[in-house]
Amino acid sequence: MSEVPQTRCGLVALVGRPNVGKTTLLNRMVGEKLAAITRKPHTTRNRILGIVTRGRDQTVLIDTPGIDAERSRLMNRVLNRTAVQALADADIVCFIIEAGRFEAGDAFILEAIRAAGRPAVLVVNKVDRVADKSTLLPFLETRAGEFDYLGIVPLSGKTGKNLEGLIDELRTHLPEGPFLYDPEQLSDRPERFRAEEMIREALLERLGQEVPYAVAVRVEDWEDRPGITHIDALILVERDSQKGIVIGKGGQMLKRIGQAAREQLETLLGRKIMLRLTVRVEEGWSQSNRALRELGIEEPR
Ligand SMILES: Nc1nc2c(ncn2[C@@H]2O[C@H](COP(=O)(O)OP(=O)(O)OP(=O)(O)O)[C@@H](O)[C@H]2O)c(=O)[nH]1
Ligand SMILES: [Mg+2]
Repeated sequence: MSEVPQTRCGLVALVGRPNVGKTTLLNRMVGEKLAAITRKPHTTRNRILGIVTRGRDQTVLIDTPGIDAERSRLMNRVLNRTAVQALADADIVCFIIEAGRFEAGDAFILEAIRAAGRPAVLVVNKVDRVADKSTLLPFLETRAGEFDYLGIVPLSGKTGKNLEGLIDELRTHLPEGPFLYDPEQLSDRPERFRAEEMIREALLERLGQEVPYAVAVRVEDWEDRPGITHIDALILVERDSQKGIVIGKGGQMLKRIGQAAREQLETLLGRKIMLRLTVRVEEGWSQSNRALRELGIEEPR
């Protein structure tokens, strides 16, 4: 008698310093844009699930905010807590660093992994940026000496090089068990969330260094009509001066942000979008626990 083949399913937390490329990897592995990616640190503010189902294996990826040793801002502390919680809940930790760099911030995260006692795969991302590939091997050897990783996978989330290698590596370590999600499902986040992410991405890419921290986006109204979806979204900032920057001279900046976000959304959702953006000042929202909770940045407890 032949045995019934077992399914495997596990939670894999993507953790790392801000800006190392966690969300890029999430989007690439899932094959759809689930969340915002920008050149600026602290882009991700939530725990976002991406589901990769291949045959009898389901890898549930958990994207997390970059862990930052600098904890003076309330929002940083909240983001760190979200990430460390996801790390502790995971079956496997996927620790992401940048090729050729291992900083104090990376060592800080490695200590958190050690403390949580979770098994980890090390991902050495952005190998496309390494001009002299012969420097990579000694770098990988040093990393291998620091922790007993399940595996070490150099890759590029940008070019997609060795992405399949990572998916295969993670699959071999999944625990046996039933699927947690429908095999067709790609994320736990509704379309509304993805709309907010695309608007925030368009904003962050076009703003200077200081404003990003102070910006949040909330979809206020969503109406599917025949042939077109109407979306009203609110952009929250902390000061009048920031409102001025977001709106721009004669409303030009806001118009460009709206256009970029709308184009992305139309591709993503496969339908026509009418997007209306409103900017509102809400002083000190990023320093308020209540506001962070209301915006979904802090998980309700
Ligand atoms: N050259 C290169 N750039 C990459 C690669 N992967 C990601 N990036 C870039 O790195 C920047 C940060 O990428 P994200 O995916 O937003 O990084 P993150 O780790 O999710 O950042 P936070 O959410 O802020 O913690 C973006 O500009 C990406 O385009 C890569 O393999 N090579
Ligand atoms: Mg991210």
